[in-house]
Amino acid sequence: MLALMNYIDGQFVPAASGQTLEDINPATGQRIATIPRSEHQDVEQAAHAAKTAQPEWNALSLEQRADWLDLIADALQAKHEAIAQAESLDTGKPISLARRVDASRSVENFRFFANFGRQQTPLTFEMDDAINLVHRNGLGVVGLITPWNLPLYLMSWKVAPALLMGNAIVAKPSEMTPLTANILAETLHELELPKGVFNLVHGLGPEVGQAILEHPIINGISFTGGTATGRIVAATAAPMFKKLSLELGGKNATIVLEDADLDKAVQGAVRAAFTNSGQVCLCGSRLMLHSSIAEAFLERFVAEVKSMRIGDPKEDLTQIGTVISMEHLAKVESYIKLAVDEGGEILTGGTRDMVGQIGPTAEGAYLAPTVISGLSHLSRCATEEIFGPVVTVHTFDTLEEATTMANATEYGLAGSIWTQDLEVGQALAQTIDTGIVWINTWLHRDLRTPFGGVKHSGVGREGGQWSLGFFSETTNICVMGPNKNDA
Ligand code: TXE
Repeated sequence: MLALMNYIDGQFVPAASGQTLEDINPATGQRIATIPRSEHQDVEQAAHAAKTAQPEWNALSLEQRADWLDLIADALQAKHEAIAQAESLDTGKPISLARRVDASRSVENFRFFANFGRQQTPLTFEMDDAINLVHRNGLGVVGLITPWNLPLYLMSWKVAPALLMGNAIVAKPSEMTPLTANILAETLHELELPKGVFNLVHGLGPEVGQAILEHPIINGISFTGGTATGRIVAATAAPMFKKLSLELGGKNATIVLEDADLDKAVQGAVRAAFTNSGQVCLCGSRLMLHSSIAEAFLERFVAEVKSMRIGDPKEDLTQIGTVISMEHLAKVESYIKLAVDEGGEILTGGTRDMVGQIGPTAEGAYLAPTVISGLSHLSRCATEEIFGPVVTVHTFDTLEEATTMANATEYGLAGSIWTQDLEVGQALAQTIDTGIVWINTWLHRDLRTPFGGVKHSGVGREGGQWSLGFFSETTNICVMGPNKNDA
Protein backbone atom coordinates (compact mmCIF):
# COMPACT_ATOMS: atom_id res chain seq x y z
CA MET A 1 0.00 0.00 0.00
CA LEU A 2 1.24 3.47 -0.92
CA ALA A 3 1.94 6.03 1.81
CA LEU A 4 1.49 9.37 0.07
CA MET A 5 3.08 12.54 1.43
CA ASN A 6 2.45 16.24 1.15
CA TYR A 7 4.80 18.12 -1.17
CA ILE A 8 5.94 21.31 0.52
CA ASP A 9 8.90 23.50 -0.38
CA GLY A 10 10.32 20.85 -2.71
CA GLN A 11 10.11 18.01 -0.17
CA PHE A 12 7.76 15.09 0.40
CA VAL A 13 6.68 15.31 4.03
CA PRO A 14 3.99 13.78 6.28
CA ALA A 15 1.29 15.89 7.94
CA ALA A 16 2.67 17.88 10.87
CA SER A 17 0.24 15.99 13.13
CA GLY A 18 1.46 12.64 11.79
CA GLN A 19 -2.14 11.64 11.14
CA THR A 20 -3.28 9.84 8.00
CA LEU A 21 -6.47 9.00 6.10
CA GLU A 22 -7.25 6.02 3.92
CA ASP A 23 -7.78 6.09 0.18
CA ILE A 24 -10.23 3.39 -0.96
CA ASN A 25 -10.67 1.71 -4.35
CA PRO A 26 -14.43 2.07 -5.03
CA ALA A 27 -14.46 -1.04 -7.23
CA THR A 28 -13.24 -3.39 -4.49
CA GLY A 29 -13.57 -1.57 -1.19
CA GLN A 30 -9.87 -2.19 -0.61
CA ARG A 31 -7.38 0.33 0.69
CA ILE A 32 -5.03 1.70 -1.95
CA ALA A 33 -3.05 4.27 -0.02
CA THR A 34 -2.80 6.43 3.04
CA ILE A 35 -2.64 10.19 2.72
CA PRO A 36 -1.57 12.84 5.23
CA ARG A 37 -4.45 14.30 7.21
CA SER A 38 -3.16 17.85 6.95
CA GLU A 39 -4.36 20.90 8.87
CA HIS A 40 -3.52 24.55 9.49
CA GLN A 41 0.17 23.95 10.27
CA ASP A 42 0.74 22.20 6.95
CA VAL A 43 -1.01 24.97 5.02
CA GLU A 44 1.04 27.51 6.98
CA GLN A 45 4.27 25.87 5.79
CA ALA A 46 3.03 25.49 2.22
CA ALA A 47 1.80 29.09 2.01
CA HIS A 48 5.11 30.47 3.32
CA ALA A 49 7.12 28.30 0.93
CA ALA A 50 4.95 29.54 -1.92
CA LYS A 51 5.25 33.16 -0.87
CA THR A 52 9.04 32.90 -0.74
CA ALA A 53 9.25 31.22 -4.15
CA GLN A 54 6.75 33.37 -6.02
CA PRO A 55 8.77 36.55 -6.79
CA GLU A 56 11.51 34.67 -8.61
CA TRP A 57 8.99 32.59 -10.52
CA ASN A 58 7.04 35.71 -11.42
CA ALA A 59 10.27 37.35 -12.60
CA LEU A 60 10.70 34.75 -15.36
CA SER A 61 9.33 35.79 -18.73
CA LEU A 62 6.02 34.38 -19.95
CA GLU A 63 7.99 32.45 -22.59
CA GLN A 64 10.21 30.87 -19.94
CA ARG A 65 7.20 29.77 -17.93
CA ALA A 66 5.55 28.47 -21.11
CA ASP A 67 8.70 26.38 -21.68
CA TRP A 68 8.21 24.93 -18.20
CA LEU A 69 4.64 23.96 -19.08
CA ASP A 70 5.89 22.14 -22.17
CA LEU A 71 8.42 20.25 -20.07
CA ILE A 72 5.64 19.24 -17.69
CA ALA A 73 3.41 18.17 -20.60
CA ASP A 74 6.23 16.01 -22.00
CA ALA A 75 6.89 14.40 -18.63
CA LEU A 76 3.18 13.67 -18.03
CA GLN A 77 2.85 12.29 -21.56
CA ALA A 78 5.60 9.82 -20.71
CA LYS A 79 3.49 8.72 -17.71
CA HIS A 80 0.21 8.61 -19.64
CA GLU A 81 -0.55 4.95 -18.87
CA ALA A 82 0.47 5.24 -15.20
CA ILE A 83 -1.82 8.25 -14.82
CA ALA A 84 -4.74 6.45 -16.46
CA GLN A 85 -4.24 3.37 -14.27
CA ALA A 86 -4.05 5.46 -11.09
CA GLU A 87 -7.14 7.48 -12.02
CA SER A 88 -9.16 4.36 -12.80
CA LEU A 89 -8.07 2.72 -9.53
CA ASP A 90 -8.94 5.79 -7.47
CA THR A 91 -12.29 6.68 -9.08
CA GLY A 92 -13.66 3.37 -10.41
CA LYS A 93 -13.93 4.87 -13.89
CA PRO A 94 -13.28 2.62 -16.90
CA ILE A 95 -9.62 2.49 -17.88
CA SER A 96 -10.53 3.37 -21.49
CA LEU A 97 -12.13 6.61 -20.28
CA ALA A 98 -9.20 7.38 -17.97
CA ARG A 99 -6.82 6.99 -20.90
CA ARG A 100 -8.92 8.87 -23.45
CA VAL A 101 -10.08 11.70 -21.23
CA ASP A 102 -8.24 12.06 -17.93
CA ALA A 103 -4.65 11.26 -18.85
CA SER A 104 -4.80 12.84 -22.31
CA ARG A 105 -6.53 16.00 -21.23
CA SER A 106 -4.10 16.53 -18.33
CA VAL A 107 -1.22 16.61 -20.80
CA GLU A 108 -3.23 18.79 -23.16
CA ASN A 109 -3.97 21.36 -20.45
CA PHE A 110 -0.25 22.04 -19.97
CA ARG A 111 0.40 21.98 -23.71
CA PHE A 112 -2.50 24.29 -24.48
CA PHE A 113 -1.54 26.93 -21.93
CA ALA A 114 2.12 26.78 -23.03
CA ASN A 115 1.12 27.59 -26.62
CA PHE A 116 -1.59 30.03 -25.61
CA GLY A 117 0.92 31.88 -23.40
CA ARG A 118 3.34 32.29 -26.28
CA GLN A 119 0.58 33.76 -28.44
CA GLN A 120 -0.06 36.62 -26.04
CA THR A 121 0.83 40.06 -27.34
CA PRO A 122 1.35 43.20 -25.24
CA LEU A 123 -1.86 45.07 -24.62
CA THR A 124 -1.52 48.81 -25.18
CA PHE A 125 -3.94 51.70 -25.62
CA GLU A 126 -2.61 54.74 -27.43
CA MET A 127 -3.86 58.25 -26.75
CA ASP A 128 -2.92 61.39 -28.67
CA ASP A 129 -0.37 62.35 -26.07
CA ALA A 130 0.37 59.18 -24.10
CA ILE A 131 0.41 55.44 -24.20
CA ASN A 132 -1.17 52.97 -21.76
CA LEU A 133 0.74 49.78 -21.10
CA VAL A 134 -1.29 46.98 -19.56
CA HIS A 135 0.70 44.55 -17.43
CA ARG A 136 -0.39 41.19 -16.12
CA ASN A 137 1.44 39.87 -13.08
CA GLY A 138 0.84 36.80 -11.00
CA LEU A 139 -1.67 37.22 -8.19
CA GLY A 140 0.86 35.84 -5.75
CA VAL A 141 -0.06 32.61 -3.98
CA VAL A 142 -3.17 30.83 -5.18
CA GLY A 143 -5.13 28.02 -3.55
CA LEU A 144 -6.45 25.35 -5.93
CA ILE A 145 -9.11 22.98 -4.57
CA THR A 146 -10.35 20.19 -6.81
CA PRO A 147 -12.91 17.35 -6.72
CA TRP A 148 -12.84 13.61 -7.32
CA ASN A 149 -14.65 13.17 -10.61
CA LEU A 150 -11.84 14.26 -12.97
CA PRO A 151 -8.94 14.54 -10.54
CA LEU A 152 -5.82 15.39 -12.58
CA TYR A 153 -7.81 16.79 -15.50
CA LEU A 154 -9.29 19.48 -13.24
CA MET A 155 -6.17 20.08 -11.21
CA SER A 156 -4.02 20.57 -14.33
CA TRP A 157 -6.72 22.90 -15.72
CA LYS A 158 -5.87 25.23 -12.82
CA VAL A 159 -2.17 24.49 -12.24
CA ALA A 160 -1.14 25.21 -15.86
CA PRO A 161 -2.53 28.77 -16.16
CA ALA A 162 -1.60 29.55 -12.54
CA LEU A 163 2.04 28.68 -13.24
CA LEU A 164 1.98 30.42 -16.61
CA MET A 165 0.91 33.72 -15.08
CA GLY A 166 3.60 33.67 -12.39
CA ASN A 167 1.78 32.36 -9.34
CA ALA A 168 2.97 29.97 -6.68
CA ILE A 169 0.49 27.28 -5.71
CA VAL A 170 -0.99 25.54 -2.69
CA ALA A 171 -3.11 22.73 -4.14
CA LYS A 172 -5.49 20.31 -2.47
CA PRO A 173 -6.93 17.34 -4.35
CA SER A 174 -10.02 15.51 -3.17
CA GLU A 175 -9.21 13.22 -0.27
CA MET A 176 -10.97 10.47 -2.25
CA THR A 177 -8.69 10.69 -5.29
CA PRO A 178 -5.17 11.74 -4.27
CA LEU A 179 -3.09 9.44 -6.51
CA THR A 180 -2.64 11.51 -9.64
CA ALA A 181 -1.98 14.77 -7.78
CA ASN A 182 0.87 12.85 -6.18
CA ILE A 183 2.11 11.81 -9.65
CA LEU A 184 2.03 15.48 -10.64
CA ALA A 185 4.07 16.44 -7.55
CA GLU A 186 6.59 13.68 -8.27
CA THR A 187 6.85 14.85 -11.87
CA LEU A 188 7.48 18.47 -10.89
CA HIS A 189 10.07 17.27 -8.37
CA GLU A 190 11.86 15.21 -11.03
CA LEU A 191 11.85 18.21 -13.34
CA GLU A 192 13.32 20.31 -10.53
CA LEU A 193 10.66 22.98 -10.70
CA PRO A 194 11.96 25.65 -8.30
CA LYS A 195 11.05 24.56 -4.78
CA GLY A 196 7.99 26.19 -3.25
CA VAL A 197 6.40 27.09 -6.60
CA PHE A 198 4.05 24.09 -6.38
CA ASN A 199 2.93 22.75 -3.02
CA LEU A 200 0.48 19.95 -2.45
CA VAL A 201 -1.42 19.34 0.80
CA HIS A 202 -3.67 16.33 1.24
CA GLY A 203 -6.56 15.92 3.62
CA LEU A 204 -10.19 16.68 4.39
CA GLY A 205 -12.09 19.65 2.99
CA PRO A 206 -13.30 21.16 6.28
CA GLU A 207 -9.78 20.82 7.74
CA VAL A 208 -7.02 21.47 5.22
CA GLY A 209 -9.35 22.91 2.54
CA GLN A 210 -10.80 25.38 5.01
CA ALA A 211 -7.28 26.32 6.16
CA ILE A 212 -6.39 27.19 2.55
CA LEU A 213 -9.49 29.38 2.25
CA GLU A 214 -8.64 31.20 5.48
CA HIS A 215 -4.90 31.66 5.03
CA PRO A 216 -4.06 35.36 4.62
CA ILE A 217 -1.07 34.72 2.33
CA ILE A 218 -3.25 32.93 -0.22
CA ASN A 219 -4.90 35.67 -2.23
CA GLY A 220 -6.77 33.80 -4.93
CA ILE A 221 -8.91 30.64 -4.76
CA SER A 222 -9.96 28.53 -7.71
CA PHE A 223 -12.44 25.89 -6.57
CA THR A 224 -14.27 23.14 -8.43
CA GLY A 225 -16.73 21.08 -6.43
CA GLY A 226 -20.26 20.90 -5.11
CA THR A 227 -22.50 23.97 -4.84
CA ALA A 228 -22.94 23.55 -1.07
CA THR A 229 -19.16 23.60 -0.57
CA GLY A 230 -18.89 26.51 -3.01
CA ARG A 231 -21.14 28.49 -0.70
CA ILE A 232 -18.70 27.88 2.19
CA VAL A 233 -15.76 28.82 -0.03
CA ALA A 234 -17.41 32.09 -1.02
CA ALA A 235 -18.52 32.92 2.53
CA THR A 236 -14.98 32.39 3.85
CA ALA A 237 -12.93 33.97 1.08
CA ALA A 238 -15.08 36.91 -0.04
CA PRO A 239 -14.77 38.98 3.19
CA MET A 240 -10.98 38.63 2.85
CA PHE A 241 -11.28 40.10 -0.68
CA LYS A 242 -9.66 37.05 -2.23
CA LYS A 243 -10.10 36.65 -5.94
CA LEU A 244 -12.52 33.75 -6.44
CA SER A 245 -13.35 31.38 -9.25
CA LEU A 246 -16.10 28.87 -8.48
CA GLU A 247 -16.97 26.00 -10.81
CA LEU A 248 -19.90 24.25 -9.17
CA GLY A 249 -22.63 21.78 -9.93
CA GLY A 250 -24.93 21.34 -12.89
CA LYS A 251 -28.32 19.88 -13.80
CA ASN A 252 -28.02 20.10 -17.52
CA ALA A 253 -30.74 19.60 -20.10
CA THR A 254 -30.38 17.61 -23.30
CA ILE A 255 -33.11 19.02 -25.55
CA VAL A 256 -34.14 17.03 -28.62
CA LEU A 257 -36.29 18.91 -31.15
CA GLU A 258 -38.69 17.22 -33.54
CA ASP A 259 -36.38 17.58 -36.55
CA ALA A 260 -33.29 16.12 -34.83
CA ASP A 261 -31.23 13.39 -36.46
CA LEU A 262 -32.37 10.71 -34.03
CA ASP A 263 -29.36 8.42 -34.44
CA LYS A 264 -26.93 11.18 -33.60
CA ALA A 265 -29.15 12.57 -30.86
CA VAL A 266 -29.49 9.17 -29.16
CA GLN A 267 -25.73 8.61 -29.22
CA GLY A 268 -25.11 12.13 -27.95
CA ALA A 269 -27.72 11.89 -25.20
CA VAL A 270 -26.32 8.57 -23.95
CA ARG A 271 -22.81 10.02 -23.84
CA ALA A 272 -24.06 13.18 -22.12
CA ALA A 273 -26.02 11.25 -19.49
CA PHE A 274 -23.63 8.44 -18.62
CA THR A 275 -20.02 9.48 -19.26
CA ASN A 276 -18.08 8.81 -16.05
CA SER A 277 -21.30 7.32 -14.61
CA GLY A 278 -22.95 10.72 -14.82
CA GLN A 279 -20.32 12.23 -12.53
CA VAL A 280 -19.32 15.17 -14.71
CA CYS A 281 -20.72 18.59 -13.88
CA LEU A 282 -21.60 18.93 -17.60
CA CYS A 283 -23.58 15.68 -17.81
CA GLY A 284 -27.02 15.89 -19.39
CA SER A 285 -29.07 14.49 -16.52
CA ARG A 286 -32.42 15.80 -17.83
CA LEU A 287 -33.60 14.57 -21.19
CA MET A 288 -36.22 16.84 -22.78
CA LEU A 289 -37.92 15.39 -25.84
CA HIS A 290 -40.34 16.94 -28.28
CA SER A 291 -43.53 14.93 -27.78
CA SER A 292 -43.72 13.97 -31.49
CA ILE A 293 -40.46 12.02 -31.36
CA ALA A 294 -40.42 11.02 -27.69
CA GLU A 295 -41.56 7.43 -28.16
CA ALA A 296 -39.24 6.65 -31.08
CA PHE A 297 -36.33 8.35 -29.34
CA LEU A 298 -36.87 6.61 -26.01
CA GLU A 299 -37.11 3.17 -27.57
CA ARG A 300 -33.66 3.59 -29.13
CA PHE A 301 -32.21 5.44 -26.15
CA VAL A 302 -33.24 2.75 -23.64
CA ALA A 303 -31.95 -0.02 -25.93
CA GLU A 304 -28.62 1.76 -26.20
CA VAL A 305 -28.38 2.25 -22.42
CA LYS A 306 -29.22 -1.41 -21.81
CA SER A 307 -26.39 -2.44 -24.11
CA MET A 308 -23.75 -0.53 -22.16
CA ARG A 309 -21.12 -2.78 -20.69
CA ILE A 310 -20.92 -2.47 -16.91
CA GLY A 311 -17.96 -4.08 -15.27
CA ASP A 312 -14.50 -4.06 -13.80
CA PRO A 313 -12.94 -0.64 -14.46
CA LYS A 314 -9.65 -2.37 -15.31
CA GLU A 315 -11.17 -4.15 -18.35
CA ASP A 316 -10.59 -2.44 -21.68
CA LEU A 317 -14.17 -3.00 -22.86
CA THR A 318 -15.92 -1.67 -19.75
CA GLN A 319 -18.08 1.38 -20.44
CA ILE A 320 -19.55 1.89 -16.97
CA GLY A 321 -17.45 1.33 -13.86
CA THR A 322 -18.42 2.34 -10.35
CA VAL A 323 -19.47 5.61 -8.79
CA ILE A 324 -16.94 7.24 -6.50
CA SER A 325 -17.82 5.52 -3.20
CA MET A 326 -20.39 3.43 -1.36
CA GLU A 327 -21.55 6.60 0.43
CA HIS A 328 -22.13 8.35 -2.88
CA LEU A 329 -23.89 5.22 -4.20
CA ALA A 330 -26.29 5.41 -1.24
CA LYS A 331 -27.03 9.05 -2.11
CA VAL A 332 -27.73 8.20 -5.76
CA GLU A 333 -29.90 5.22 -4.77
CA SER A 334 -31.88 7.41 -2.40
CA TYR A 335 -32.80 9.62 -5.35
CA ILE A 336 -33.94 6.57 -7.34
CA LYS A 337 -36.15 5.55 -4.43
CA LEU A 338 -37.48 9.09 -4.22
CA ALA A 339 -38.26 9.00 -7.94
CA VAL A 340 -40.37 5.89 -7.47
CA ASP A 341 -42.10 7.42 -4.44
CA GLU A 342 -42.87 10.49 -6.54
CA GLY A 343 -44.56 8.32 -9.20
CA GLY A 344 -41.65 7.90 -11.62
CA GLU A 345 -41.24 4.84 -13.81
CA ILE A 346 -37.82 3.20 -14.11
CA LEU A 347 -37.39 2.36 -17.79
CA THR A 348 -34.05 0.64 -17.23
CA GLY A 349 -31.44 0.33 -14.48
CA GLY A 350 -31.96 1.45 -10.92
CA THR A 351 -30.43 -1.74 -9.59
CA ARG A 352 -27.20 -3.47 -8.62
CA ASP A 353 -28.41 -6.81 -10.01
CA MET A 354 -25.30 -7.21 -12.14
CA VAL A 355 -23.12 -7.44 -9.05
CA GLY A 356 -21.74 -10.95 -8.76
CA GLN A 357 -22.84 -11.92 -12.27
CA ILE A 358 -20.43 -10.24 -14.63
CA GLY A 359 -17.38 -9.55 -12.55
CA PRO A 360 -18.28 -6.66 -10.25
CA THR A 361 -18.30 -7.61 -6.59
CA ALA A 362 -20.75 -6.53 -3.93
CA GLU A 363 -18.02 -4.40 -2.35
CA GLY A 364 -17.87 -2.29 -5.50
CA ALA A 365 -20.01 0.87 -5.86
CA TYR A 366 -21.69 -0.36 -9.05
CA LEU A 367 -25.05 0.91 -10.27
CA ALA A 368 -26.72 0.23 -13.60
CA PRO A 369 -27.35 3.29 -15.78
CA THR A 370 -30.84 4.40 -14.93
CA VAL A 371 -33.55 6.08 -17.02
CA ILE A 372 -36.64 7.45 -15.25
CA SER A 373 -39.77 8.81 -16.91
CA GLY A 374 -43.09 10.11 -15.59
CA LEU A 375 -41.70 12.73 -13.20
CA SER A 376 -42.59 16.41 -13.23
CA HIS A 377 -39.76 18.61 -14.45
CA LEU A 378 -40.18 20.36 -11.09
CA SER A 379 -39.69 17.18 -9.02
CA ARG A 380 -36.63 16.91 -6.79
CA CYS A 381 -35.02 14.26 -8.99
CA ALA A 382 -35.36 16.57 -11.98
CA THR A 383 -34.02 19.68 -10.29
CA GLU A 384 -31.37 18.56 -7.77
CA GLU A 385 -27.89 17.40 -8.75
CA ILE A 386 -27.80 13.61 -8.34
CA PHE A 387 -24.32 13.27 -9.87
CA GLY A 388 -24.70 9.62 -10.78
CA PRO A 389 -25.81 7.40 -13.68
CA VAL A 390 -29.39 8.67 -13.59
CA VAL A 391 -31.34 10.59 -16.21
CA THR A 392 -34.94 11.81 -16.01
CA VAL A 393 -37.08 12.10 -19.15
CA HIS A 394 -39.59 14.88 -19.87
CA THR A 395 -41.58 15.91 -22.93
CA PHE A 396 -42.53 19.31 -24.36
CA ASP A 397 -44.66 20.62 -27.24
CA THR A 398 -43.30 24.10 -27.89
CA LEU A 399 -39.90 25.77 -27.76
CA GLU A 400 -41.18 28.08 -25.01
CA GLU A 401 -42.05 25.05 -22.94
CA ALA A 402 -38.58 23.59 -23.56
CA THR A 403 -37.01 26.82 -22.31
CA THR A 404 -39.20 26.96 -19.21
CA MET A 405 -38.39 23.36 -18.35
CA ALA A 406 -34.66 23.75 -18.98
CA ASN A 407 -34.53 26.83 -16.77
CA ALA A 408 -36.52 25.28 -13.91
CA THR A 409 -33.50 24.52 -11.75
CA GLU A 410 -31.14 26.59 -9.63
CA TYR A 411 -28.21 25.38 -11.75
CA GLY A 412 -27.05 26.87 -15.05
CA LEU A 413 -23.85 25.26 -16.23
CA ALA A 414 -24.37 23.57 -19.61
CA GLY A 415 -26.83 21.92 -21.96
CA SER A 416 -27.17 20.49 -25.44
CA ILE A 417 -29.73 20.99 -28.19
CA TRP A 418 -30.29 18.52 -31.02
CA THR A 419 -31.84 19.88 -34.21
CA GLN A 420 -31.14 20.13 -37.92
CA ASP A 421 -32.27 23.76 -37.96
CA LEU A 422 -29.20 25.58 -36.69
CA GLU A 423 -30.98 28.94 -36.55
CA VAL A 424 -33.69 27.56 -34.31
CA GLY A 425 -31.04 25.80 -32.25
CA GLN A 426 -29.03 28.96 -31.71
CA ALA A 427 -32.11 31.02 -30.89
CA LEU A 428 -33.21 28.41 -28.35
CA ALA A 429 -29.68 28.25 -26.88
CA GLN A 430 -29.87 31.94 -26.07
CA THR A 431 -33.02 31.48 -24.01
CA ILE A 432 -31.42 28.90 -21.73
CA ASP A 433 -29.76 30.25 -18.60
CA THR A 434 -26.47 28.39 -18.79
CA GLY A 435 -22.83 29.19 -19.33
CA ILE A 436 -22.36 26.69 -22.17
CA VAL A 437 -24.71 25.19 -24.79
CA TRP A 438 -23.68 22.62 -27.37
CA ILE A 439 -25.74 22.20 -30.53
CA ASN A 440 -25.66 18.71 -32.06
CA THR A 441 -22.73 17.73 -29.86
CA TRP A 442 -21.77 17.46 -26.20
CA LEU A 443 -18.54 18.17 -24.32
CA HIS A 444 -16.84 19.30 -27.51
CA ARG A 445 -14.21 21.51 -25.90
CA ASP A 446 -12.09 24.25 -27.36
CA LEU A 447 -9.84 25.28 -24.48
CA ARG A 448 -9.81 28.92 -25.65
CA THR A 449 -13.53 29.34 -24.89
CA PRO A 450 -15.06 30.57 -21.61
CA PHE A 451 -16.01 27.77 -19.24
CA GLY A 452 -18.27 28.32 -16.25
CA GLY A 453 -21.82 28.58 -15.07
CA VAL A 454 -24.57 31.02 -14.18
CA LYS A 455 -27.00 30.92 -11.22
CA HIS A 456 -25.80 28.42 -8.59
CA SER A 457 -23.38 26.74 -10.99
CA GLY A 458 -20.61 29.15 -10.21
CA VAL A 459 -18.99 32.51 -10.40
CA GLY A 460 -16.45 33.51 -13.03
CA ARG A 461 -15.06 31.79 -16.10
CA GLU A 462 -11.94 29.77 -16.78
CA GLY A 463 -10.41 28.77 -20.12
CA GLY A 464 -8.17 30.71 -22.53
CA GLN A 465 -8.04 34.44 -21.73
CA TRP A 466 -10.42 33.97 -18.81
CA SER A 467 -7.92 31.72 -17.02
CA LEU A 468 -5.08 34.11 -17.72
CA GLY A 469 -7.24 36.96 -16.44
CA PHE A 470 -8.21 35.12 -13.27
CA PHE A 471 -4.69 34.05 -12.40
CA SER A 472 -3.23 37.52 -12.83
CA GLU A 473 -3.49 41.03 -11.48
CA THR A 474 -3.94 43.44 -14.36
CA THR A 475 -2.39 46.89 -13.97
CA ASN A 476 -2.13 49.86 -16.27
CA ILE A 477 0.82 52.23 -16.62
CA CYS A 478 0.03 55.43 -18.48
CA VAL A 479 3.14 57.04 -19.92
CA MET A 480 3.33 60.62 -21.12
CA GLY A 481 6.75 61.64 -22.34
CA PRO A 482 8.48 63.89 -24.76
CA ASN A 483 7.99 61.15 -27.31
CA LYS A 484 5.27 58.66 -26.45
CA ASN A 485 6.76 56.13 -28.87
CA ASP A 486 9.79 55.86 -26.57
CA ALA A 487 7.61 54.26 -23.92
O1 TXE B 1 -17.75 17.61 -3.13
P1 TXE B 1 -17.01 18.76 -2.37
P2 TXE B 1 -18.34 16.27 -2.51
C1 TXE B 1 -21.22 17.75 -6.44
C2 TXE B 1 -22.00 16.47 -6.56
C3 TXE B 1 -21.66 15.75 -5.32
C4 TXE B 1 -21.61 16.89 -4.34
C5 TXE B 1 -20.80 16.63 -3.12
O2 TXE B 1 -23.38 16.74 -6.58
O3 TXE B 1 -22.63 14.81 -4.97
O4 TXE B 1 -21.01 17.93 -5.07
O5 TXE B 1 -19.57 16.06 -3.46
C6 TXE B 1 -13.07 20.18 -0.76
N1 TXE B 1 -13.28 24.13 2.47
N2 TXE B 1 -19.94 17.73 -7.11
O6 TXE B 1 -18.84 16.45 -1.13
O7 TXE B 1 -17.08 18.58 -0.91
C7 TXE B 1 -13.05 18.67 -0.87
O8 TXE B 1 -12.13 18.11 0.03
C8 TXE B 1 -12.46 23.91 1.44
C9 TXE B 1 -19.87 18.46 -8.33
O9 TXE B 1 -17.35 15.23 -2.70
O10 TXE B 1 -17.50 20.03 -2.95
C10 TXE B 1 -12.67 18.50 -2.33
O11 TXE B 1 -11.27 18.69 -2.48
N3 TXE B 1 -12.53 22.81 0.67
C11 TXE B 1 -18.46 18.75 -8.72
C12 TXE B 1 -13.42 19.66 -2.99
O12 TXE B 1 -13.72 20.58 -1.95
C13 TXE B 1 -13.48 21.92 0.95
C14 TXE B 1 -17.50 17.63 -8.54
C15 TXE B 1 -14.73 19.26 -3.68
O13 TXE B 1 -15.50 18.47 -2.79
C16 TXE B 1 -14.38 22.11 2.02
C17 TXE B 1 -17.68 17.00 -7.26
C18 TXE B 1 -14.24 23.29 2.80
N4 TXE B 1 -15.03 23.56 3.83
C19 TXE B 1 -18.89 17.04 -6.61
N5 TXE B 1 -15.22 21.05 2.06
C20 TXE B 1 -18.30 19.40 -10.07
N6 TXE B 1 -18.68 20.66 -10.18
O14 TXE B 1 -17.78 18.82 -11.01
C21 TXE B 1 -14.87 20.23 1.06
N7 TXE B 1 -13.80 20.74 0.38
